[in-house]
Amino acid sequence: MSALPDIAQPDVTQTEVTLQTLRHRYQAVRDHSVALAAPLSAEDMTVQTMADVSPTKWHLAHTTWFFENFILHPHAKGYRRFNERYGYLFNSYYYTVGQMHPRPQRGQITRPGVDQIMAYRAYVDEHLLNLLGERGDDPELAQLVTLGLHHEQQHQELMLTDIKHVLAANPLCPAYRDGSLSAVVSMAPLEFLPGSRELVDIGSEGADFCFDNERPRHRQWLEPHRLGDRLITNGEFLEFIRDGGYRTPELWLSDGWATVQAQGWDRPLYWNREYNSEFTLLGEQALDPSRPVCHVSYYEADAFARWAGARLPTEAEWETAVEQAGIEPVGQGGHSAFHPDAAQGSGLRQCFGDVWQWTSSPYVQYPGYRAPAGAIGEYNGKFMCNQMVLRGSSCVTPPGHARITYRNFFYPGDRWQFMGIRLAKDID
Ligand code: AVJ
Ligand code: FE
Repeated sequence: MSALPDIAQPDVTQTEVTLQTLRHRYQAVRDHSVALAAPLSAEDMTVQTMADVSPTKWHLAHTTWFFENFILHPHAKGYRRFNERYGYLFNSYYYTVGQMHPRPQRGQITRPGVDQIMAYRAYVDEHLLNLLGERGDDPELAQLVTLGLHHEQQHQELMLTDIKHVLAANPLCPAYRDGSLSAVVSMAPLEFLPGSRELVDIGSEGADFCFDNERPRHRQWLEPHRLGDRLITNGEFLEFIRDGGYRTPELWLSDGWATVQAQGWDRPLYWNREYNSEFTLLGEQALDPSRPVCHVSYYEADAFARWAGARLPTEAEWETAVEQAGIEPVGQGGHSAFHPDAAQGSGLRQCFGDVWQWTSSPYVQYPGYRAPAGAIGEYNGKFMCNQMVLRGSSCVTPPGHARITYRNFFYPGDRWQFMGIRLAKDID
């Protein structure tokens, strides 16, 4: 992203600094979404390959609707919506706001086209930047815009995971963009680092931005345990496959075994039948045994852990280890873009920027959690049932979007996100 304005200028007041920074951040985040869509044609941006996948142009419009509906409509005097009927098309799941087009049918919408959606973006950007110019010192407004920007960043990650699914469904295996992966490196064997038996605090203090589901900070009890120092590799996952992992019911949770049977799973989502290549955003690439295994469900992660004589970490174990190691959260920046990298060095590593890591923690509210009032209360809270928490960030998480306390969540059978495995063990 482009550089932030120089905030050290002595003649700039604190209010002006905040306002300028926010306008600048708004522009940078909005531009980044458009840049991510740049390699794609209008046809690429229209297709939906499964209910969970949204067309790129839907993401571009929905994030715009979020600003229009939650900020411009209630806060900009006399604001007129770009199109009254877009709310129905681009509302995702906010029933407080109104009805919406069914998610599985987002790929059937050819109009508005990409050009009209770009005009929608420009219209909302102009009004939002004007509003920030007039009222940017209003803390409530600044908070809402900040939420809108983090929301758009979540959709930037979804744009990449969704287009990967779309391109992978094409027998021509088109690449999202050109590039090649660096050569295979030799790997240090997996080691388990000690984690202590103690009372810890996890969750956000709330001074900097976080989503509501990261609060409040609260205590959790850790039993003696050990945590894998790096992610599980393709090579290690291949051993599980060759050992009959997908054909051994004792290794699986009941729901997992049922899913394996129903879906006919015998390998991670984007591997070929011969287990020697995988589809990536750079097109088909040789399967690198040293890179982290990616695109596995919770069920597969859990079965692998059982096969390995281990288990998945809890989110409290993960967060405590990362905090105690003083590891800086990063998004995709600093890593080879759009595909996870092999581990280098030693110690606790690959916590951020490669793949999200399944934890054994159910996505439920922290003690003392309260969903915010109104439609924004539907953002995270109502999903706190039947999903699992993933920690870290991935190679497609936008730069600046990662946090130690970040709680991502997906259903245990989902595997189209960049999801992988870190192991833990009990000490007895
Ligand atoms: C946290 C990634 C599960 O995909 O619905 C986007 C992110 N929330 N818009 C999702 C989100 C609102 C969310 N996940
Ligand atoms: Fe959304």
